[in-house]
Amino acid sequence: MKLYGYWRSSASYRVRTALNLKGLSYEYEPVHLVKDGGQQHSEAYRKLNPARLVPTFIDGDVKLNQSLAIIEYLEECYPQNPLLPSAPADKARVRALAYDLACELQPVTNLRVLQYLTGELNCSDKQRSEWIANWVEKSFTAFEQRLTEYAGDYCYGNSVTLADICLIPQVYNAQRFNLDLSSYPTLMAVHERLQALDAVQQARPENQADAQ
Ligand SMILES: N[C@@H](CCC(=O)N[C@@H](CS)C(=O)NCC(=O)O)C(=O)O
Repeated sequence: MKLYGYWRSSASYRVRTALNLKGLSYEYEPVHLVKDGGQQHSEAYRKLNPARLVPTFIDGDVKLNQSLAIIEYLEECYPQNPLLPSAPADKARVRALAYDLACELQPVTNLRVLQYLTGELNCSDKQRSEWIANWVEKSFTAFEQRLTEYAGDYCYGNSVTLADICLIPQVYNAQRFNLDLSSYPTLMAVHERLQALDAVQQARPENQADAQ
């Protein structure tokens, strides 16, 4: 197995966490998203992934993009340490929590969106920071409310799921942007419990070979 990713990419971070939780070993191939104008735009990488985004994942002759699709593939092929509950309603709720972060929050704070704001749209650094804070606040406020209904030790009950895998990188990003997260006590308590897990620690950006 081979993962093309970037240490600080939240979507790569999700796949690393899932692989570690399932105890799967893999080769890591860094794609620097900033150096040389972004290696995701290189001809070689575009052949692998025309969307010019990380991650890309290879398992034998299977090549995949989209972190959630990759994790669902892992879940089906390597069912040990399941990341989704088995009952349909529980599974759908976990997926919905994951999508709340991966489809509603991460895309509007992605590198190319922020680059477009400060480049083409000429926004100041202050406006860029306000943009990020706005979307994190909206998303985390709703997520916190859902967790008061669903959370146990983790986002959904007492097992680590896809929802937790999506939460971890969003908290990492929010902390990187120095946002005040004290209004989300349930979310932060879950996050703290997740950080106690080895598999989660090993997936942290600063523990990757390409970390700077
Ligand atoms: N929905 C995609 C998101 C992929 C994505 O946005 N990747 C970011 C890093 S987290 C990226 O490659 N950004 C490069 C860019 O914006 O140029 C997934 O889950 O895999």
